[in-house]
Amino acid sequence: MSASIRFTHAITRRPAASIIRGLRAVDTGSPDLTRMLDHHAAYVAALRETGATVVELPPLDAFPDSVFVEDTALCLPEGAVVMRPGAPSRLGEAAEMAPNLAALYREVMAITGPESFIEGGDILVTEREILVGRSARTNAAGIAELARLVAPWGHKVREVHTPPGILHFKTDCSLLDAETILSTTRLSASGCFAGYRIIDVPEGEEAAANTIRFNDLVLMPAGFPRTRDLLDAAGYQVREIGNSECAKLDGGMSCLSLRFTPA
Ligand code: CIR
Repeated sequence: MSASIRFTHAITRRPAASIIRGLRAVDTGSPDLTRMLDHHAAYVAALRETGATVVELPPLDAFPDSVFVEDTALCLPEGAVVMRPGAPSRLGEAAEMAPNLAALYREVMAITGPESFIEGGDILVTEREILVGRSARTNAAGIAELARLVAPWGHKVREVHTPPGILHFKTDCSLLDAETILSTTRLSASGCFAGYRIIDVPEGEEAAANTIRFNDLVLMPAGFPRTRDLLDAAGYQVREIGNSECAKLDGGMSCLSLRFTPA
């Protein structure tokens, strides 16, 4: 049983009307809430189809980006760690998530250093280690604090780099199974995945690198046929989910859930 791809639980949060004010690197138009809700419902249904319990939290209008729950916490089998997002408008989202984690876990810790910043989108948990990409949202102090917190649980943290101009480490990669990582070539070329099997997304389909392996399914954003065919041919059970509205806010499959199996 691979702990890195098998999960009993997920937490999601429905998007709020304030989503139109969500952060974005480049403005390509406002997300449409109705369409986003449809995509979100398909995403939650796919998670549930695998047999997992999915907690759907209500919209939080005060936090436009709060649909992207992944950034608020790191969920490991032994416990959860509440993050300290590097985006000032998102800091309060982490505190909103904490009680929901406490309801499911015996142990919930938090990143608290005033100089520490770290977002879940920069963290890739594999079977053997936790990779954390330094980015505009995640700094060395945040990574060091996380490493100290999870060491007693037996987890090793390795600091890597998010490519320049890319929001999060996992914007450009995903874990497909215990040994295999789907990545953009701009990220895999850094050598950070040495020792893993790497599947590079075809050129021009970089936005398909953010998928999630959740139990038997690989959820990927719709509209990337070459990546879909590649994953299909490699034997993965692929489910395409509409992501047009989240993509306007630099969000993808991983951002929309926290995935875990509390011990
Ligand atoms: C942000 O800029 O924080 C949001 N608009 C998108 C967050 C995406 N989260 C993720 O990749 N884990």
